[in-house]
Amino acid sequence: MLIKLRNHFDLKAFEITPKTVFHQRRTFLKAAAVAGGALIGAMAPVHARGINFAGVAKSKWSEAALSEHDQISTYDIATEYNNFYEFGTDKGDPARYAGRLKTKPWTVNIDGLVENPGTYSFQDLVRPHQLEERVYRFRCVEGWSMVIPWVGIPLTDVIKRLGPTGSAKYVAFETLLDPKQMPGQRRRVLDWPYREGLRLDEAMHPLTLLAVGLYGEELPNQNGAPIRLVVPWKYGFKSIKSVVRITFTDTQPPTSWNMSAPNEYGFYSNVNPLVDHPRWSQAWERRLGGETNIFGFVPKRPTLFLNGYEEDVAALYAGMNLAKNY
Ligand SMILES: Nc1nc2c(c(=O)[nH]1)N[C@H]1C(S)=C(S)[C@@H](COP(=O)(O)O)O[C@H]1N2
Ligand SMILES: [Mo]
Repeated sequence: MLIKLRNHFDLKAFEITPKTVFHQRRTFLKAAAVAGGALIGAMAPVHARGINFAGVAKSKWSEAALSEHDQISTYDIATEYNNFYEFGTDKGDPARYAGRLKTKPWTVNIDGLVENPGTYSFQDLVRPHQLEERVYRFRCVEGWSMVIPWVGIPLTDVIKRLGPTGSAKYVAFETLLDPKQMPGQRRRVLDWPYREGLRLDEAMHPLTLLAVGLYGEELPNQNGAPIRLVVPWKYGFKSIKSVVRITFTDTQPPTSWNMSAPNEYGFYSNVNPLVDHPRWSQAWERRLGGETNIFGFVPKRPTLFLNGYEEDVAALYAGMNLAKNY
């Protein structure tokens, strides 16, 4: 079922949206640099960390699963309406407070059942020539969703280089633990550090991305700089931000939300309109930063099974009862 939208746009408009957004933003940055003089640094994100974001190619996985109803969300909503509890539980807190997070230099510890463990710098882990741009749907368990053009490296490419041993079955991820930089960690909203995990085959699915940028530029801190996971067929909370540790294990790793409320958040957390969260329906969503209806409201739209990536990822769950393994 599709909701009829009044401000229906055609595919052509959809295709030019990201470029227009990038262009406007670049123009703005340039203007700011000229006006401010000292703001010349504002142009830096394009070439930061040795990455030429402008030169990153679109992936064949980019818009594959999207329709003409999937307008790219505005840059502002994607970077000002965030969940990053390390900086507070308000949607605006990450944009307000994440600026104090120091992301350069950044290292990621690789350990567990893997051939090449160790401390990797951002540059060791992210090979610029492996970066791609991918436009993905992103669905939060709270009922909102966005469409975001990420820049990242397929996690599978990183995993292949690290070389999990034959007994590795899962991959665990951890966010930085540092209450000095992350004031939200002074409150025990979650059991810090933030933890997530995937089954190894989920982690190695070609759609799973280690993102380092969005909208053609470096990730803002509030979106999980300098490196975060993006798993488009799972609820947003699986997409862990500001990752400092990746561990290969043979047992299912504990995850933050599963630990804090096991009856609400399962290990898999696949987007599934038929499996309701105990406190709310998961059948609908509101797409933010896109179309509004004739009354200026963001209309509800049906949530798609596996967030619309069913064709690509359903085989991962063959024979599993997804109402039980939610
Ligand atoms: N470390 C960490 N990662 C996190 C979160 C968090 O609080 N801490 N929130 C999650 C949730 S609930 C969502 S919806 C997404 C939001 O990502 P975005 O702000 O880039 O849209 O980040 C996820 N990753
Ligand atoms: Mo979320």
